[in-house]
Amino acid sequence: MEQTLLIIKPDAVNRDLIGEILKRVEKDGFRIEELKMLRVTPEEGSRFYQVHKGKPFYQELVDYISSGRIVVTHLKREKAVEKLRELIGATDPRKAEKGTIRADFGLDICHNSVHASDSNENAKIEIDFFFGKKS
Ligand code: 3AN
Repeated sequence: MEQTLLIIKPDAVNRDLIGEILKRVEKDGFRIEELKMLRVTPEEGSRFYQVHKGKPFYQELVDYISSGRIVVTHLKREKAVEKLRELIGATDPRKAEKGTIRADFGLDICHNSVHASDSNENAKIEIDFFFGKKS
């Protein structure tokens, strides 16, 4: 079974969308393996998003992810990475397919409600980042 990481970002937490988003995730066949609510420091946020360092939106992204509470979930499912990317939709909510989480709830390309790992390799790194290394 594959694994992936979903983050419910501050804009969605602040609009009371945690339950709605997790319902869609569970209905799509994902098993929630681990879950927690937390707030990352700007330093932790910059480490999490270090792959984007140098991009024009990097500072905005770090400021945003550390601006409020987030919900981090470790998920399992067949083809988890691919299936979760489908369920959340394109990065820009205006371009995301109808019925996806970002199309329905995202506000703009930065405040796009959720993050999902984009590869198996990054899923492992991101799960380790939030939940600690598993042997
Ligand atoms: P995704 O989250 O769909 O994998 P990435 O990896 O290209 O998208 O970008 C990471 C995050 O950076 C996005 N979730 C989004 O919040 C933010 N982002 C991407 N492009 C922009 C942009 N042009 N302006 C502001 N924020 C952006």
